[in-house]
Amino acid sequence: ATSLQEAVRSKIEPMRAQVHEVRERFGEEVLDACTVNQAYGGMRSLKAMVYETSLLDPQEGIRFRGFSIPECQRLLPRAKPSGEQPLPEGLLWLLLTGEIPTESQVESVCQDLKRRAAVPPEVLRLLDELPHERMHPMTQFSVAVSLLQHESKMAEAYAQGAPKSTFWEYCLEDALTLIARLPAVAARIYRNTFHGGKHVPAEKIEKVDDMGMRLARSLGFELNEFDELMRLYLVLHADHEGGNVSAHAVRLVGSALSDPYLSFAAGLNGLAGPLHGLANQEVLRWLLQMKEKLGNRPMTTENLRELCWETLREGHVIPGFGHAVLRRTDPRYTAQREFALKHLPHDEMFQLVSKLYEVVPRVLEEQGKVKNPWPNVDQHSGILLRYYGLVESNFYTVLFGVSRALGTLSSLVWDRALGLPIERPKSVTTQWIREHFEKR
Ligand code: CMX
Repeated sequence: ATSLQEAVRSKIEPMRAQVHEVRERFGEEVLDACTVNQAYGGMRSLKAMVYETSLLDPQEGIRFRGFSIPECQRLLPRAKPSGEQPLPEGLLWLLLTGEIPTESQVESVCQDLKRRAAVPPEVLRLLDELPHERMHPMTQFSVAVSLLQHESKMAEAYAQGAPKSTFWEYCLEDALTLIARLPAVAARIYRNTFHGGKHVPAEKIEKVDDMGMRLARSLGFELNEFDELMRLYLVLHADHEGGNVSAHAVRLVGSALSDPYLSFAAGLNGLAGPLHGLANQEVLRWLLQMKEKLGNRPMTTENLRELCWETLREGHVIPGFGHAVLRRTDPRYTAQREFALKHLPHDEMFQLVSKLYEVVPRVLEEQGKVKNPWPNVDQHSGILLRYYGLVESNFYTVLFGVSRALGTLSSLVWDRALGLPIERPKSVTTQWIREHFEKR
């Protein structure tokens, strides 16, 4: 199939049959048991959901439809003529269909998204009216996605009585339109908030063929290297299996048959939390503070150790380290480190990040609380953006959100294709637990 829609359609019946067979054979098997501590403790590591687009191995990190990040970098098509990073459109095809696309398939997604990329002028006008100085860019982003909702094909189809078996088609339609529009939405917020509402002229963007470059250029950056960084960034942050706050929020809200716009806005509100997506903004602030506190002192292990302990003694976490599932260095960190080694090996902030890689895990191990002392994706992204001039750290989570749409919305399409029901786990009270176990 050359069109993404047809490729997804061709996978649906076989996948429905596979799920049917798995449920017939193993439907009554116990996948996991939940302890009282897990019920109080954020359901950590409890296997209680199925999510097809990606799977996180605690040691190895994320795999998108079975492909690791280095494999995606090797196998997914790149921008012509000389791009080195995978095109996000190729990842989108992979997430939606489970297959590595050909060059022409990726080209068709690029063209499809390009056709959908323009944001309705009334939405742009409303975004321009927001109080940019006082409203966090993530709040503006969430508002923007909600403002786009009135064009939802899925909401319209539902209202007109479309049968359940067809919801996935409208969901895919909405997902593609929303993904296509996010670069322009993000750029509008960025330019309104940090560049006095001076926008990049539409003629400069119209001819751009891929999402990474469209995002880079709409934000106002001109370097090819920054286009490549955006492509890498959009691929790395796209998906991290189903239980993280943003992915789970999209799934949960979507399970009420809320359309992709409403569902994704919920995911963004979760991504805006400091223990999740907002960590990337916190990291850059923390690194800059570190540099300031160091002053003229050299970046030695001893000096950095002391400053890390200061953060911990103040009762703060060290941002960009630790993970709820991962137990090794995040491969998304490693991919960004490789980018830095190639393009900005002498940058002072990169050197600080590199040095912290040697120092922080030991400090966290000495502290003895964390289950994973290694760096995560957020530790590295800020210094790359800053190097190219994107210094406004409270915008960083918006970029994370643009990327996260690729994975969470692909998964949402499959939720509807497989006809997953409304989510409704059972909750209990502390009193209930006491009575239940005392009775035994
Ligand atoms: N610095 C200091 N303490 C840390 C820590 C860090 N980087 N990471 C975990 N800890 C602490 C926890 O706060 C917890 O302490 P308490 O028992 O006093 O509450 C203890 O170590 C055990 O936590 P854990 O089981 O190892 O980690 P969790 O699964 O509870 O939390 C995470 C995971 C990511 C929220 C946590 O490691 C953290 O706060 N890291 C810093 C923020 C960050 O980088 N977040 C981005 C994660 C990636 C993403 O989602 O985008």
